[in-house]
Amino acid sequence: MITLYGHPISGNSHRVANFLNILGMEYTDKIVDLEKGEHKLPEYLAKNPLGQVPTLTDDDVVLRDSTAILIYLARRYDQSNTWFPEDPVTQAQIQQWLSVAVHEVMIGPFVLRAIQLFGMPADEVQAREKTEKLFNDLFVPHLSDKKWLVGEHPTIADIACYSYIARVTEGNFSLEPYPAIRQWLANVEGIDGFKPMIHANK
Ligand SMILES: N[C@@H](CCC(=O)N[C@@H](CS)C(=O)NCC(=O)O)C(=O)O
Repeated sequence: MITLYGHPISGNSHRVANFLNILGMEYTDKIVDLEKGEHKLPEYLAKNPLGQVPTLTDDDVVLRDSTAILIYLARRYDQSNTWFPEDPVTQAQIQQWLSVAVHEVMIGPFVLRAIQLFGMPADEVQAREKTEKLFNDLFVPHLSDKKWLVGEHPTIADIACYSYIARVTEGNFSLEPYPAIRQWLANVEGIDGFKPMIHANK
């Protein structure tokens, strides 16, 4: 039995919830109350010593880190073998985007949103510049003639990068000047089983 420990406004949690839905998996959704500090209680730390969401348990398997969980779910449950195919070049290309999802997306779009929603103490001008650079140097040129980040099918690269880029608008960053990115977000939203990420209340 699969249980996802997450939080509705966490993009890291959304990556996993979205992919579980797309795969059509049955799972139990457990909300970890971050405001009450449930993620720092011993019971939760026993599953995830970093005290972060998401964590996924699948019977005896306990996994932290959203992109690691995406890899696990794809390799274990994707019968189509398209979300993280075995081919080495495709896997490496997907990994390039998973790295972007956990670094460049976090220091740009994630930080902009966290400043607005949670008052994260961070340099907003710098986070805006990093977001613009990420979009202009990588996403826009890449997506100019492609529907998906890797190959001809959606992969876990798209799932990993989607959540915080879709909600960068909650960080007072407009996606209007980026039609290629908006089209790619719409492509992801059109995947069967796609689960929207809630819009956080400001
Ligand atoms: N690399 C981790 C990052 C997880 C993460 O930072 N989660 C945030 C919520 S989006 C969290 O739990 N923050 C609480 C904390 O670090 O104390 C992943 O991809 O899952």
